[in-house]
Amino acid sequence: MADKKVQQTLVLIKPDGLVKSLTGDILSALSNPKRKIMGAKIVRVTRELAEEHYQHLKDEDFFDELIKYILGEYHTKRVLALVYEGENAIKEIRKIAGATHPEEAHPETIRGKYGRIHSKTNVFENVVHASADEKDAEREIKLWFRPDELVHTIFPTESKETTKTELFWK
Ligand code: DAT
Ligand code: MG
Repeated sequence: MADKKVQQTLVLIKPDGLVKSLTGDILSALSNPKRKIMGAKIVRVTRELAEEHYQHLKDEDFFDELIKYILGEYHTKRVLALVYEGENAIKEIRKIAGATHPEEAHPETIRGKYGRIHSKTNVFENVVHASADEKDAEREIKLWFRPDELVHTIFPTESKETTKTELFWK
């Protein structure tokens, strides 16, 4: 069927979602036997990662506040990053997440249920991120995850020798 395509997509449970203990509800809402989690990790977001992730918004008035929000300065300095794979996963997960503006999001969506607009910063605290299209999904998955952090990936990989010092358990 031409309209059914296996896709991978990036989901972030943002710092407000974590601090409000919404992780279980969000994972349940995204759960579907046909959709698999390919990778998951808790991340302390760096400014560099935050600015790269939201590079398309860098000229917006709210950019600095958006970066502070995703860095966790208003909630907790953690984000839960997930990669989902499934047929039409990008569109389906965007639908479950809901509209960007929390007041426009359908009340049965994650953003509609739990999102708010911060009254001082005007940033949409909308609890989750979900990749918008295939181009964004590929860029975002590659930004947040290394290939070996995913069970498997649909994107090509290559091996490179490095001299990096890595951390091991003592
Ligand atoms: P989405 O997250 O639905 O893909 P986006 O990429 O346009 O939306 O924006 C990224 C985030 O920035 C969004 O989740 C919340 C915040 N944001 C977007 N537009 C905003 C606005 N006009 N005022 C405040 N925050 C906004
Ligand atoms: Mg977006």
